[in-house]
Amino acid sequence: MGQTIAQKIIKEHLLSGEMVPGSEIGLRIDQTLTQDATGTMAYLEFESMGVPRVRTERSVAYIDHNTLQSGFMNADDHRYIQTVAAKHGIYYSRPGNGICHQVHYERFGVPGKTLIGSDSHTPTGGGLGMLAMGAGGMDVAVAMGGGAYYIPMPGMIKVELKGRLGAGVSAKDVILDVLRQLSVKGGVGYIVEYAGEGVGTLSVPERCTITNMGAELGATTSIFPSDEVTRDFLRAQDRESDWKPLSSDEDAVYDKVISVDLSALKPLAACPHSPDNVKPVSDLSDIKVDQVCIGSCTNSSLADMLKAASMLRGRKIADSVSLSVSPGSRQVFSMLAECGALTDLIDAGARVLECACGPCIGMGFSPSSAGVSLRTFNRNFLGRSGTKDGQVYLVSPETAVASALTGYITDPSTSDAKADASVYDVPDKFRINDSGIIAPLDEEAAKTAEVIKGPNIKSFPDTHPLGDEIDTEVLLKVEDNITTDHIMPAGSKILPYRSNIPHLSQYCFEVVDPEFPERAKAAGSGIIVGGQNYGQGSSREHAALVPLYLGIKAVVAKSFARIHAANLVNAGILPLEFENEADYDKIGQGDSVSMHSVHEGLKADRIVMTVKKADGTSCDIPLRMELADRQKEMLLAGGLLKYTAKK
Ligand code: MIC
Ligand code: SF4
Repeated sequence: MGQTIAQKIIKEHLLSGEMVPGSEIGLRIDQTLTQDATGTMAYLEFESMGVPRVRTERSVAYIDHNTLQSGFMNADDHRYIQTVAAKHGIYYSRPGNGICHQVHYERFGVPGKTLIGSDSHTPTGGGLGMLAMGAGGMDVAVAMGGGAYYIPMPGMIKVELKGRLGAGVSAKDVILDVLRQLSVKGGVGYIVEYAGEGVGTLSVPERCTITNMGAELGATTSIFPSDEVTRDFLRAQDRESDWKPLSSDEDAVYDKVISVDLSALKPLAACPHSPDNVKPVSDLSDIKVDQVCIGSCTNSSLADMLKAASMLRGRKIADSVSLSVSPGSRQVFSMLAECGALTDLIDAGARVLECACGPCIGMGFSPSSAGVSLRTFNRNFLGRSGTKDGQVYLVSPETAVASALTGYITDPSTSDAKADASVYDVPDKFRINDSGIIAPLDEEAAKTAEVIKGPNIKSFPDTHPLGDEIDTEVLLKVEDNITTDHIMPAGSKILPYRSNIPHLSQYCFEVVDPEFPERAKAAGSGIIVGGQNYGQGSSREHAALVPLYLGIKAVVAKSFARIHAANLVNAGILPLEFENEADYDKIGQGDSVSMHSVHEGLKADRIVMTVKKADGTSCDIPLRMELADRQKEMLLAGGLLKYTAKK
């Protein structure tokens, strides 16, 4: 039977397990990346393993999330990451050098290799033909130490691309259309592979926009073939020798096939507050816009920026609009400067921000009260912008610019401002200057090098072996599609404390229920009840570590997002699913719950939870778990670190 591209890469990297969808496989990991908001934890975890040098082919530590350096906290974290990277064989990308995913595909990504990153948008590398996956920091630490990365073997979805994009329509509209078709949980348990005649019409940066936002489908990853377009891109990055061709077999089998007709596609927008709430831009033309942001790891390539600049050339943005532009990398930024496009952006009224995540993670540029913000980003979850009632729409750079000019949501195909098609193809040669990347010390020098930890860096919360009896209460009940941004918000106030779990714990579930942390502390222990797709979005393991710190023993949900479920187990928290979804309605916040013979239940993949109401009534609710044997052992040992130490 023929194989898909992803199956070929998996086969080549398979260390354990069988390639049967749903069963656990262990993969050899060639490359890792971290960013600073998850990196400090990942490196503390790596250090605790006592491995002197990383055992991957390439590991890179990026600083891109916390670049405000308001106070000593971020700077402490950065110094720690820089020194720990130098000592252990990891490349360090300095603050200002760019957003991890953009820089990684420009300078390090290699078709056919495996990459895991402590950031959910790591699948961006799939645009180059990598098998690139988001993971928790602990999993990245283990991979740096040479350990396997474990996932349930994914099923395969094919997206057949037909035709060619018309004027004013772009890669962002392609992925928004896929989100419209599949929803934010449609990709859970699958790898999304792009195929068809349309593939060859998309450049690598366009492909990376699509694979980046595959994270919003909940997919394990997304991937494109590696073809002549890939080769041209790598040649222009002076890395042609990294190229190899990759394609699926003619008779490869997919579990599901959908198609997108590029020629028929119209500009789309994801409306508040979910990336799959997709509508045609032309239906939204009455909406007044307060703010427009161009950038983020989804849409900050040179092509995206040149498109925006060419539309803005000689024009001025509407008086009522504030426009930010964040180039994705120093390479993009310097090339914008060199060709004069930067001047077009500045003259039109844009505020040019640093090459970093910036507004995407609420680091400044929060919209006004109930303000409408059009962003070329990938997530519009409630409150993520830093303004709880902010109305965030996700759009293409063309739609963003057309709207910045009129002050209303505007379909770019109706705008006088046209992106100049001649300027935005991949150039023959990118400007290469890797001065923002610092190579690690050699092995000899590394032996005596010091790792510097400032006072913001607190140790990892203690994990506990899973007890045989759980007698506790429901501390919180939440709805479907709860994101890790709900569980552990980010933003400029909180992000500087990513290496300080006790401090972070005050903000746990802040947008849902600000009383939760106090209630949890007073109770000493508890469980959380969730709906479908619990824990979607960011890979931040803080969404497991903080609940651990607050005494959460188990999360009972209708279903889980992949990375978060793994993070819970890594932290020693039991993820349980309702056997009958309707039982969700039988359980309420404040109910007492008990589970007996948990260890037996673990073996049988089934636990019965007794729920007692305040009025004295009670009922039994059967729960199931989808855990590999390795994960069960991990829970009994008290999480991944203790399990690894024991091994
Ligand atoms: C995000 O986009 O939510 C982040 C911030 O990049 C996260 C990682 C984090 O929370 O540090 C992600 O996507 O994993
Ligand atoms: Fe940064 Fe936003 Fe991309 Fe996350 S989604 S890595 S915050 S740019």
